[in-house]
Order: sequence, then structure tokens, then C-alpha cells
Amino acid sequence: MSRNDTDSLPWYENPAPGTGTLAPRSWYAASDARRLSLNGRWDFRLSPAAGTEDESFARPEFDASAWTSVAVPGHWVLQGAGGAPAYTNVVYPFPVDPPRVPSENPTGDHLRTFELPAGWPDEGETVLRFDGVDSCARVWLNGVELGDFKGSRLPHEFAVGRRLRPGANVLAVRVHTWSSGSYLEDQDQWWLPGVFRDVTLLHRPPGAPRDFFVHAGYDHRDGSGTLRVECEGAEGRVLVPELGADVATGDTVTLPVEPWTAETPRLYAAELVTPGERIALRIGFRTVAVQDGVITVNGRRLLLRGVNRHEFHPETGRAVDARTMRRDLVLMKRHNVNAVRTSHYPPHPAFLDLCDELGLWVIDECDLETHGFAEVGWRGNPVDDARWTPALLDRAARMVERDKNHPSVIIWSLGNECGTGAGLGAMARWMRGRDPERLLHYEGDPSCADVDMYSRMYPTHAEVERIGKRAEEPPADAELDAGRRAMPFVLCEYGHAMGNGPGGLSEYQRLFERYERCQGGFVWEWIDHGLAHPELGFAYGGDFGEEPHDGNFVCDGLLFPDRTPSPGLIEYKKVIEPVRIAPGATAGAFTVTNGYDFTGLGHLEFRWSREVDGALVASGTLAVPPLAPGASADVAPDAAGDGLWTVRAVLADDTGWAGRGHLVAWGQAEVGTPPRPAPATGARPALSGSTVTLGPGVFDAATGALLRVGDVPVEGLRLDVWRAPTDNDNGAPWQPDERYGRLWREWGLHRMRHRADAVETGSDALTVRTRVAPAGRDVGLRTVYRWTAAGDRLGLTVSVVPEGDWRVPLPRLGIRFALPPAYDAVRWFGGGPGEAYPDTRAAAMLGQWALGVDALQTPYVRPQENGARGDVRWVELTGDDGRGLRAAGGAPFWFTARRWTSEELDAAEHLTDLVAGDRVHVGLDHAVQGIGSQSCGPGVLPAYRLEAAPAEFSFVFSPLG
Ligand code: IPT
Repeated sequence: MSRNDTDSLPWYENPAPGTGTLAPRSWYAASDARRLSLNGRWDFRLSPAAGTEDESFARPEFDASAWTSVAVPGHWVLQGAGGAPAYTNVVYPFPVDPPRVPSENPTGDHLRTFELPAGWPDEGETVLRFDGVDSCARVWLNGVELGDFKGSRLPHEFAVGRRLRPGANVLAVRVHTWSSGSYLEDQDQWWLPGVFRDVTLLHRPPGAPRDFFVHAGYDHRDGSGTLRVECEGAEGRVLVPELGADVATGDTVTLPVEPWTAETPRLYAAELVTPGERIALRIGFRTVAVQDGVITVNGRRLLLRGVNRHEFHPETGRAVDARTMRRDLVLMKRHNVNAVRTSHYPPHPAFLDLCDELGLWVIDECDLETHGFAEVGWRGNPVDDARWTPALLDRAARMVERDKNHPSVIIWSLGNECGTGAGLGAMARWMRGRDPERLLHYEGDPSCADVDMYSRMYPTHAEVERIGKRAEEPPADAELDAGRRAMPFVLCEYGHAMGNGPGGLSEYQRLFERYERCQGGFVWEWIDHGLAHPELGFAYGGDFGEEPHDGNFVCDGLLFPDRTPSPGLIEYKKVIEPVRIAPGATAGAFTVTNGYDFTGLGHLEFRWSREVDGALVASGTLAVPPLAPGASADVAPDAAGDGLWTVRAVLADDTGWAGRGHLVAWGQAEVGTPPRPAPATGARPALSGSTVTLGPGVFDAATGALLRVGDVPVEGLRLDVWRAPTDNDNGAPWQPDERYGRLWREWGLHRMRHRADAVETGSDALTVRTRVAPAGRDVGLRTVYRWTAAGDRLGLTVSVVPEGDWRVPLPRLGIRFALPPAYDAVRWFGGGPGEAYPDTRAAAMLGQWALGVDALQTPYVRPQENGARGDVRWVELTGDDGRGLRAAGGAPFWFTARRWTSEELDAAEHLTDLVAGDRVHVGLDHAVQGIGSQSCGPGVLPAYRLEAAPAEFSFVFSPLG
């Protein structure tokens, strides 16, 4: 690409950022200047290619009556207006030939006729603002071209001047799906063209500021705030009535204030008063720094308990309405999340207002990712090609200028996954120059040349620990090593929440708490990007026939697409809880630790309860002394006794994000010996015809198969090792070979065969000897079922001895059986109410729980193993008539119950493939393999691997009703 080449390219292929737009400035929600929203129905026409020179549609007299219409903000591909969404993660869906894009470049022409409201001022200027157009736009007003721009998730303004007319005006916008900007926007998400954020006409009165920059620092040593508002293009005063402050723009005032933190989002209502405009401000005083290798705010170390948030709505894509934005933040706050990385682009500007108000630390990330160049050895990477630098600087400026007045934003991020290059350095220099009061982040450059923190995605626990000790492997260059080793450390992405999981969050959290340098991280990611689909429920990559695509890798969130929290979010809430309540040294006592970074525990109320056999026997409130951040105290309820003690920390008052009583943190202790099932031995098996009866059990005499427990028919009870591999079992294609989903199938664990070797009727037991082994392999599990009984109790002890050279862990080890479909009411004592696996069990609270079989299922967008309950002592499955089966464990166990088999679950690609059969399939597991995070991260930690090893476990069954 030579200079002349790019000059001769059409505007949308030229790497230059645009023409005709105004310099960027800050976004604000309210002022007394007039504004007119141009959101609504727009006339729309889709053309298959960008090449058309026909611009007649932009002329005011153009007749668009034959066109269709779309909603703005919106993506036309989600509105039945032609075309379809397409998903790729890393790979560009077009040839990598920057800055050229395909001729097949679906082009949306948009038209909007609007009435200029009466009294719209003549004097001053009027600007037309686009908050987001994907991927580029060329704009005409009343037939006169205003200019063009790229930078999908960034604002662009034009001065409309005399082109605006009283009465009717016609705005024409041409949008191409692909542009040179697409090379800079290779984020892992759906490709969704359209005018997807607001379009607004804004009056700029004479004497109004062109822009302003609020500097509001906090000095934790003396409790003072320092305020200075730089104002460009006008002079004025800043009024902060609550502080009695009235200060000229440009002047500095220092006065006692309450600081802003994510825990205490103290905002002062203020006003910027200039001759032409009064602008409402909300000022938060805080100071961000790196001190002694640690990120601090207001002098204190931060622990980021974060999530990566893409903008997503299952119906409207990246056009996210205000209610949904607030909902996201309320859900985050309710789940103890204190930080958001706006992956991988600046969000809708109003989102940051909400972060200021509700209290979240924000890493604001620039709209920049060139990951697809990794597929071609990073050849031609725009961040390493000076011809793209103006576009990079334009993006940096549009983000920083737009968002610079938000106290919540403490870190700017250059972008995501761009490799390395001088363009990034240029962005960083500009950002530092413009805003030295915030920190810089970028993960993709291991030298950390441009940034203030060492950031990584998906490292193992072991590596995080080494980094925590500042003892990581040094990079080749000693100088770089010294620089980086002195830096604080964050995980910009970890805990890949794809499908069931992520596992191992607790272990990361312990590292963040242990090592000062490890300042937490951001789980990948907030929400599944499953698009609502009439036949499939939620669609993922490939469901619209696109090629290439990356399948369900787009569904890797802590929320399901409809924003229901997944078990991953419930687990994360518990793992990052800001108060630790742990069993204390003496029975019934608890150690309470304040894990907040800034506040005491005064906003919480502590409530205790004691349960025996699932019944509440006593409860009360617990007096916890004032505790500074990091401090602990031992406290004991004013009562004693055996049973299950639970202490809950709940909100003492209503907040902007949850009401009084909302559960923030909890801890439990079991005091005394938990009851164990009475033994079931002594009864004598009796042969009669083709069956053997043993206590309530009736067996097939020839095969030893259990047929009934009392009146309850039981089918197919046998050893089970298979589970429908989770996304984390399957791992990502680029992961090391220890990808169990694949290995398990290679080893044939999905097709185990059961050979009966002996059925022995003894004096007090029925013993069935078997060998369970995969077809095509020479490994096996010698499995002996020993049945005993006493009264109405039927005991089963299963012993398993592996044979051969097992080189893979087992998915699970337990028994399965099927019950009639009516036995679908489940009650259990154990962990609950939600799903748990060995490395995702922090949130499982001990207690007695009841749920229907259908409610036990977790609706992962791509069906997979789910719904296990852990630490179970007993479980009962009953029908409406109260009849059913109870199973108690010799030791705590795991159970699942579903209306389909693991094989059917495995075969399903979408939830709509799961069809309820005429059985309830029950799994009672002695042990299960952990979950890990290998769909894009480390696998299962060794402690949670279920190795094939000799095992023995037992259950006692009894009929109910
Ligand atoms: C990393 C990306 O930054 C993120 O956008 C997303 O794709 C995530 O992974 C996986 O879901 S990049 C990955 C190849 C490490």
C-alpha cells in the first residue's frame, strides 16, 4: 500500500479516520442548551455492495416511499431488514488485505426527515452527534454532505450551521458493513452493522464552552478535595452548593470533602455556569496513583473484583437501552462486583454516568483490536504501520475526551489484542499528555513499555503466584524486566465463563488476597451473546449460516443472554464477597474479616441462625465490632447448640442497587456430628421365581439388576462415569492436549460396556460382580455392587477397582438409574440451592432445599453437563402423591436429576434439542471431575482431577409414601 494507493481509495477504505467532524469533547447528560433526539424510525434501504456512486437518496426531494424502515438506534441485521449477524472471534471474516474490504459490502442507506422545533435558536451553532455507527458513516443534511467517519463505538459530531432549516430537514446516512475501520475492530463479538447508538441534534449557544475538563483530586492525608475545571471556549464559574464552593473556571479550590470510591460513590451535584450554557456536573473527588508498585485510590490499595462487559442485548445487539444498562450495573453490585473493563470499546456514554452513581471502578478501553493479524504472523498490523497512526490517535482522543469527566474511570486501556507496534506508543503518549491523572493499561505488549501495570489474560494460578511474589520469569531485556517487575499486576481477563464454570475462582481470589501486587481481575465475561432466535432459542456462531464462524465461543458470560444470572455469577459473588465469615476457633464462633478496601461494616447487619435437620431452631442478630478494612474479629452468637450455624451479612439500609436485607456475604459452621444414615444390614435375600427380594429391594435373579424399591420401579441402576462434556472440558482448539472432553471420547468413556460376571446370593447380601469398560480399549473398572437391607432400607456399597493403564481422569464416578417421570419433586439436604462442582462450590450453602427436576437444570446455551448439587447427605424424589425414593449417602455425594440422559444432553446443540423423555434420570456420584477454565484458560487444578483409583461408596435407599 503506497501513499498514493490509499489516497485513491474510497473514503470507507482509506485508513484516515474521517473528514468534516468536529474535535471530540466530553459527553454530558444535561444542560440548558436545546437538544433534539433523532432516534426513532428511519427509512432504510439495503444494497449488497458499497460501490454505488448513486447518492441521489441524500437529496431532500428523494422519494423513499418504496423503502423499508428500521429503528435507530439499531442494527439492521437484527430487524429483518436484510442480511444477518455473523460471529467470529479472532479471524477476520474477509481477506486480510488492509485497508481494502470486500466488494460484497452490505450498505445501509438511512433517511430521517425531522421538524426543527419552533424557536430553535438562530444564533450560535448546532451540531449533529452520532454516538455510535458500525462500521462507518457518510452524512448529508438537506442534500449537503457533512463528512464521513469511522470508529464504531466512538462519538462523532458535525457542525451543521446554515444547512439546518426551519421546518423539515432531511438527514441521510450511508453506512457500510465493512470499512478500513473494520481492521481496527476485530473484537470477539457479532459483526453488527448499523446506527446503533443515539443520534442527536445539539444547540451550541454563543458563549457556551467548547469543552471542559473536571479535575477533582482527594488527599487522604488531610481529607481535602482539590477542584479545578478547565473550560475551553468560554469562561465561567463552577458552583458546588453542598460545599459552598463558587469558583472561576481554571481556578483551583481546596476544601474538605468526602471522597468518591466505588464503595462510597459520593457525588457532589454541581453546575458549570458559562455565559451561554449551564451544564449539570456530578463531581467525585478521588486520586489514582501507583505507589510502591501498587495501584492506589485515595492512598489505599485496590482489589478489583471485576467483569469484562461487552454491550449486548439478545434482541437489539449492541444497541443497549438505558434500563438494560442500569440492570447490568445493579446486577453487578448485587453480586459484589466492584469493577468493569469496558471490553473492548467505550460503552454507551450514559453507562459511565451510572458507574459514577452506583460505584464501580472502570477500565475504559479504546475501540481497538487487530487480533486477526495474529493469523498472518502479524504482517501488516495497523498498530505497527504509521499510515494508521492518525486513526489510532483519533480513537484515543475520542475516548478520552468523551469520558474524561467520570470519577469511575480510573484507567484508560489502549485496546485489546493488537500485538505490538509504535502506534500504541503514540496513543499512550497522547493519553498521558492529555490526562496524567489516570493510569494506562494494555495487555498485549509483554514489555509493558507504554503502561502503568502488568496485565495478563488467563495465566495459571501458579504463574499468578510467581508474579505475586515478583518472582516471575524475566523477559529477555533486563531493563524491561526491572520496569515490569516493579509494576502492579492485574488480570484483565481470567475465569472464562463459557458454559458450565469457570472453575478455580476461589484459588485465584486467595492469591489476590495474599499478594499485594495481585490487584484482582476481570472475569471473562459478563454476558452470553446469544441472539434470540425463533427456532433455536438463543443462537450462536454458525446459526445464521455464516462462514467462517466460531460457534458458541460467543456464549461465555456470567449472565445468560436474557440476563438471568448463571451459576458462575452466583459463585463469583461468593468468591469475591467483601466480608469473610469463617468458622472460628471455638464451636459456634465465627471470625469476621472486613474485606472492603475503604469502608467499615457499618452498612451491614449480621444475622445468625441455627438449623437442625433442616428446621430453623433459633436465630438472632450478631454484634460485630467496628472493623477497619482488613481487620478481623471473633464473634459468637449469644446461644449454643449442635446443628448448622449460618451467619449472614445483609444490607442494613436500602441502597441504589439493592434493598435492606440484601445478602452480601455469609459463612457456615456445622457443630456436632451430622446424622449419618442408619446401617442397612441383616436382612436375608429371598429367591422366588425369577426375582430376588432383599428388604424393600426386588432384583432380577439372573442379572442382579435392581427392579424396584418398595413400589418404586427403578431402571438401569449401574455404575456411571460419563458426563456431557462442558465447554471447559472440551477446551479451546489452541489449548494443550489435556483437553478432557476430547480425551474422554478418545478413551471411549461415552460408550462404556457393562459385563455381569456373577450374581451371588449370600446369607445377608446380594453381590453382583461386573466389569465396566469402554469399547475398543483395554482398560476397565472392576465393579462390585453389594446389596444389603434392614427393615425398609436397602443398602448399596459399590467398589470400583481400575484395571489397565488409565491415563485420563474420569468425568464422574457414581451410579445412575431412571425413575418414572412423576417423581420430579426433589428435596435434599446438602449444598444449594444452585449447581456446584468440586471447583465451583463456594456458593453452595448447606441446608435443606426443594426444587422440581426442571428447575434443577441450568440452561447453558449449548447444552452440557450441568445441575449437580454437591455435599449432599440425602435426596428424595417424589410424585404428587408423596410416593417416591430416598437415597442417603454413606458420605456426602453429588446428585443430578434430569429428563434426559447424559448421552442426550451430549448430543444436543441448542436448548431446543433437549426433549423431555418419559423418565427421570438420576445420578448419585461419589466424585466428579472439576470444571476448570480451559475453554480459554488453565484446566482443572490437580486437586480437582478425578483420577481413576480404587474407590468404595455407599447409599441407603428407602421407599417413601
Ligand atoms: C481473549 C480476548 O481478549 C477476548 O476478547 C475473548 O476473545 C476471550 O479471549 C475469549 O473469550 S483472547 C484469547 C485468544 C486468549
